[in-house]
Amino acid sequence: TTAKVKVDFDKSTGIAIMHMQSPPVNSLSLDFLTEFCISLEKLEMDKSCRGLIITSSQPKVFSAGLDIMEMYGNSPERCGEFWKAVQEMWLKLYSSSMVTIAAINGSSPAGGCLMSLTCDYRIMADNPRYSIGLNETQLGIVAPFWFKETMVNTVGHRTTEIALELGLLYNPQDALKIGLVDHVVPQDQVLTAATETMAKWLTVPDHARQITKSMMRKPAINKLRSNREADIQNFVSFITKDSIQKSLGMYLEMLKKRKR
Ligand code: CO8
Repeated sequence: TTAKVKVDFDKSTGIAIMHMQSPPVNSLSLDFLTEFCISLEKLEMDKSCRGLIITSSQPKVFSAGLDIMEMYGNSPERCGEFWKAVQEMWLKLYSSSMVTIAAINGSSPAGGCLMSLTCDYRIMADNPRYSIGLNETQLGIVAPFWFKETMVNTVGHRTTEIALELGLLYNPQDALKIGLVDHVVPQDQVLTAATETMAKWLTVPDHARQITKSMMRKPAINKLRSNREADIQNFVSFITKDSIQKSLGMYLEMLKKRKR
């Protein structure tokens, strides 16, 4: 099996670029998440790595979010294992001591948006066909409190309330307007812009920046850390409900039929 995540680390700059390369749409399966977290942990432990840029090798898609097949028709045990891996990804990314930048070179719904939101900065390709947002309610499911809090911490309470209730997906320009992304550039300049932005962030002394980041994010992180098991139980009992399975089934049907 080929790697789902490819890491290019430049020792001279201290910047690593993580390319997600899990065809067709970088959906976050248990296998993907496991590999992603191992790569992330390696970089985190390497003191010479100060900055991380996350991007996609797939055309048109950054990440399609959680792999819906992981939530459809699986046993409660397997669902629980999957959810633990989703928590792990969020905890690791949101609390990373590296500067993290999402180079969003394609669509980034739901879990893909969450992954972007955990970064310190978001740069998105200016293609009106791309979209980003937490669209969970459109699937008949509910974004958990830590998804919600990550978005509130980025764009504020009222914007999050509207976005989450309606399951809104934003094109890059609209995402920029509400602050869901920080910068929009032509497709072929996303990585360059991310590298330039990274260089600026890395002029700030690591220690001061890290403590500040931790101060901003600690309440949300601690809340999940101290509620992990309950959050898993909550997810498992929700996702295995007949009515929720039915909604997911209908959404999958719609995805297959929609083919452009
Ligand atoms: N999981 C599994 N398979 C997927 C997913 C996904 N998230 N997204 C797409 N696929 C599949 C498609 O079904 C299709 O399969 P096939 O080729 O067999 O028909 C293949 O990937 C390619 O997809 P498209 O043809 O649609 O590719 P496009 O380039 O046209 O579009 C998009 C790419 C925009 C990413 C589009 O596929 C899309 O909108 N996907 C759905 C994204 C989505 O809604 N994800 C939500 C996942 S839920 C989540 O992340 C958070 C859940 C929180 C849980 C809370 C519960 C308590």
